[in-house]
Amino acid sequence: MSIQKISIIGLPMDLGQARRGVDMGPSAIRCAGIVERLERLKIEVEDLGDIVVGRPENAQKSGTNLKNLSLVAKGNIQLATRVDKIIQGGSFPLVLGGDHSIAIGTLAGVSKHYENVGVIWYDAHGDLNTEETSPSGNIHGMPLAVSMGLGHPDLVNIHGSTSKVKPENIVIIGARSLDEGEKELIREKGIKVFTMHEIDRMGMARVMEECIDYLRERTDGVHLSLDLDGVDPADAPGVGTPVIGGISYRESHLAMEMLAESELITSAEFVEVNPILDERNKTAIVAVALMGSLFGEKLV
Ligand code: 5AB
Ligand code: MN
Ligand code: MN
Ligand code: MN
Repeated sequence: MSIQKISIIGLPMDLGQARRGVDMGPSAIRCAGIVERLERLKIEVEDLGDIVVGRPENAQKSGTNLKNLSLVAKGNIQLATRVDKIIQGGSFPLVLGGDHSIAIGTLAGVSKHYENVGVIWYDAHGDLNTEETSPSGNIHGMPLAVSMGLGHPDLVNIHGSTSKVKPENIVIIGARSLDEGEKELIREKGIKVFTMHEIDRMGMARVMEECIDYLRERTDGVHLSLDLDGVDPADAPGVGTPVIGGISYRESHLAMEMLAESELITSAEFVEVNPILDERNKTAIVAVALMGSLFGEKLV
């Protein structure tokens, strides 16, 4: 089914990691023209603005090594409710980050509406750490694990206590920096991963064909969680955790066009744009171009 209406919601949160600036992501993406770009596609677009996020000095001590746990949880609780409502109202939720910890809230809201929600995790990282395996205590390295029901109860139990996503419904694309604990979890749960090795070897077109076939078979909705650090830092320099050897802009473009053709995607988020680390808003411009392709922009 083609998309009739898109509802944009921002969560300008930088508390899931240590580098300041990623809270300006939603603003940078709006400056890069997201609303106008999508309106040109003859889709109804509403911009619901941003959720208000607490400041770090107000964070309660959590008794864990998870940074800003209470505030990250609070922002995500609000986001889950908003995303849930957007889908209830028949619209497509397009969430702007913020660091990747916001995927916890997006997926909590989205998963209410599906028996078997699929997830495409487009990222240099797996974001599969738990409190035990995390080398940093940064919650932006944990959202995929949390969404599978693994992690701190204050995060796992947001918007319903069941696990939100089944491991067999996840496809990770672009991975090139996985921690040991994350690799173990991938093996243990049998999570499908197309690392940069597979992208080099098979080419992006075949990777996406396999990804789409795999998810079409087993899911009733698919969420795209796109971390801009999945894209190579040459094309998307404005990210807090860049990793060289990434997916090119052209390959990313193709991936989004193939997802548009598949009509599989039912929700999406674009995260980790950090304007302070960027070059003339390049990364937000890339994000908006990819969104254009995802929602069906054609060259001719
Ligand atoms: B991102 C690392 N695995 O857990 C960790 O940008 C990096 O959302 C996480 O993908 C990167 O701290 C999180 C070393
Ligand atoms: Mn990420
Ligand atoms: Mn990442
Ligand atoms: Mn990052």
